[in-house]
Amino acid sequence: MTERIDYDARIPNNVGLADDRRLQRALEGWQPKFMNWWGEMGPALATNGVYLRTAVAVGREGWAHFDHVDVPDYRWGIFLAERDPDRVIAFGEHAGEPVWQQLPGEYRADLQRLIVIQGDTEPASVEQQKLLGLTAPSLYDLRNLFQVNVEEGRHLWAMVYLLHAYFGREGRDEAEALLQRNSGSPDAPRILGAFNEETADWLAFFMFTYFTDRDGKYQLGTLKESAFDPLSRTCEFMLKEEAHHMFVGTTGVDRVVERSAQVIREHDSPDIGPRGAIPLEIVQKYLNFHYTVSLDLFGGETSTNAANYYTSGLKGRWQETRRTDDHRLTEHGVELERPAADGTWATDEVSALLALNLDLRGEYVADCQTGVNRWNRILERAGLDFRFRLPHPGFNRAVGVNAGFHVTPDGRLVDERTWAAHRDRWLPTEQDLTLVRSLMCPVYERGRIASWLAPPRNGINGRPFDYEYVHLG
Ligand code: BYC
Repeated sequence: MTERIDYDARIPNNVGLADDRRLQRALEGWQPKFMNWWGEMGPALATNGVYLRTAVAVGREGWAHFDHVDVPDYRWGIFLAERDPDRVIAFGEHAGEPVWQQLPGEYRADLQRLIVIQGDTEPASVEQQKLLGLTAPSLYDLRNLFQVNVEEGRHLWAMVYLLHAYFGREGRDEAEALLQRNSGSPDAPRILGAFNEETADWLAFFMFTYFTDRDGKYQLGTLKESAFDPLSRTCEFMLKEEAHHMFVGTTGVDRVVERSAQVIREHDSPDIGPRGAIPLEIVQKYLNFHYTVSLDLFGGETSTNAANYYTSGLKGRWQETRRTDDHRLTEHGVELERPAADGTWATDEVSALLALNLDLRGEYVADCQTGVNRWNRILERAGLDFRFRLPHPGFNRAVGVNAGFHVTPDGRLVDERTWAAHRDRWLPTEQDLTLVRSLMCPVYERGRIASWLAPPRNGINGRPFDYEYVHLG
């Protein structure tokens, strides 16, 4: 049976908040601070109603409802996937034992750290995307931006619920700190690097929702395996919402590529900036940037943190239950390629347990490749020779074995001077950013779209593209 969400409560939830006065008071204390943060750091464009999806149930069927909503009135709330009473721990030293409904004292600090890092990314992305509404290429895209933003806001709620419900005073302090750190702030930045980068234009937004939200998918996928059942159930429900964010990225880049290819063909020239479209080389440079900062989000290739999380049952592998090994990994080894001091690549054999971040990154990279293949098929159908490529995982890295080395997109180790001489061919330059930004003129008329983007194949929830997804003014 599908568990309903109590929408009559001040904080919609399916965690029985009405019966837990202490928790309810704590969350009601945090709510106005969240609303202040949203007002200050959330979307800059004022609207009079956005056609949004709101979660109304957590079961497999019919979980969402669509309607025009005033964004601040969005039903922020706490929704956990349904509990499986038979669920057992799938990995690590507690494998086979029932999952935990209460926080085990010995893992308190580690779980708090994981929840805080996850929670920190959610408001960060809203902050990064604050100004994008001012330059939306269509009402359809504007609506998608707001949908992503409100759901990231709700994902923050999801983590704050866990902090308030299970981590006492310290959890409440951490929940406040999630609203005090800000993306790009020199004094109190967000925890992970990619969340302090600007998302200054819509190509960056599509790349972010393709590459960085996809890290979210994989990290949430590993936390969904957690032995701490409230965390697992929270992440399982977040993953449902996350799928739309990646859809926005995938189809967003599709539509950029489709439009660029069309303009290249029309004018028989790759120099399409002056014709109001984005040159494919610039799309590739954006891809290089967003992919590599997202690779940094996986942490070091070898990590004792990750090994300890796994052994303790806190964070599993992607699709842990579908793996056919012993789910303990104490005997297994994997190969790790790393730059050697003499300018060549060396291969080390490392313990599979230590290399769990690398394992997850491998799943992620394979998934990213499917997007590249898809965008290349668009080019192929258009009869163009240009092809996109994922750069080598050592390229442009600040975290892990490649940090401090200079690796070209095709995987050659080079000296600093060579790297600097070619950098502008591989990563967006000021000139590239200026060109893209010059194309970002808002288009708010129903059914119209900016020059640099193809319209979507389908609208939202069966509505046509020219539907009034957002009421402005
Ligand atoms: N930036 O042992 P290591 C999402 C630190 S995205 C800065 O290799 P570990 C979303 C690390 O903290 C998903 N610092 O790392 C997407 C550690 O510090 P301490 C977010 C970094 O712990 C779009 C030290 O370096 N969720 O949901 O194995 C929109 C040694 O690190 C970075 C999660 O990440 C970095 N990139 O792995 C909205 C899940 N990388 O302890 C939302 C929770 C590493 O020595 N987090 N460091 O002080 C984790 O599972 C892990 O903490 C990490 C790092 C994967 C992040």
